[in-house]
Amino acid sequence: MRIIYSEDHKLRDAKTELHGGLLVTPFEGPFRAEWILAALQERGFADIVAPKSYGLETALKVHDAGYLDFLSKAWRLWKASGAEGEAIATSLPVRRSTLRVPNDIDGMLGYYANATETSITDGTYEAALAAMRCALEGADWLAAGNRFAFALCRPPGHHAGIDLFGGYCFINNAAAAAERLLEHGAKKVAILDVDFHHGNGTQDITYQRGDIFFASLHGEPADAFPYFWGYADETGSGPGEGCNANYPLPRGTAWPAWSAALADALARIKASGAEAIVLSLGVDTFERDPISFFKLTSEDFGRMGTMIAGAGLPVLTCMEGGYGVPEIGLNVANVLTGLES
Ligand code: OKP
Ligand code: ZN
Repeated sequence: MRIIYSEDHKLRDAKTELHGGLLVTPFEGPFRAEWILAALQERGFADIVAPKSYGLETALKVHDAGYLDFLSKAWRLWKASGAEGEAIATSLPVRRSTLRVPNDIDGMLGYYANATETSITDGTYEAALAAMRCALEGADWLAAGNRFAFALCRPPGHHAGIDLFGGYCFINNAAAAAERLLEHGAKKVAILDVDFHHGNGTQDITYQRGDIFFASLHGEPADAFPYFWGYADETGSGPGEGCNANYPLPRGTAWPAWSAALADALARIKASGAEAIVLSLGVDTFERDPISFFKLTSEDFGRMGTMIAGAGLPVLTCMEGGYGVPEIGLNVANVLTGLES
């Protein structure tokens, strides 16, 4: 399997995340990609390439132009405003508020945020672009006739919506990859999101579209971030009606119930006529993940890969979450080995 990795992920090295009322070292840091890359090399994956310098053409089909412009200049405006720390949104539009884009950077941050734990820093936009490029390179690899690729995207992307950042995400790598596969001539593609957290950004982008089937397995929203998306009755709208499948699962979910949901999601994907799967892979479903509540074991990640490959479709895996424990590398390697088995 081809691995696509960019050193530029290191350009995002935020120092602060708003967590538990404190500004702590972010759960999502450069160590994650380094640990995962090391584990893949140890497993024998040797075809590791850097992505080409793709522009914004594909991103502009899944994100709002004003939003991408905001991401490109947010840090500069924040510094120019005299702020001392990292850029964190504090005032967000909510029920009964207006939805006009403020001129002031503090207001602009809130307008474009869907959560406030995530700071924007010097280099965040550049790292997010690099992650997107890994995903696009992976899509091109599949379009060239290959069955598997792994885009080691960092920062992750599945919480990034049409014009929203948050949940450690800025540009939706998986959605950009799906769009790229459509550019290459696919009529329908699926995004399968197995990260512990609901892929609310991906759902936002695909909700009204009939050409991307989106399925997500995640902690039930009443108990887990992102809280306001991910219920089973969110099924898509307009041309996308019936193209969105959410599998909210309770605290403590382990392989038997989790894999039953995966089997259903894969059957729905096959029935949708999708020609390829973009896999949003979070390994934060692991039993010892620090911020999640599922109970998958390292062996289960191998089974997951095997099951997904059983759908018989090309699979582009894009890295999403998975935190804190050294096993994140092992668990990713197990998924990729399972896919190829
Ligand atoms: C990103 B991905 C910690 C709460 C967590 C954000 C979680 C983002 C997860 N105080 N809030 O889906 O793994
Ligand atoms: Zn997650």
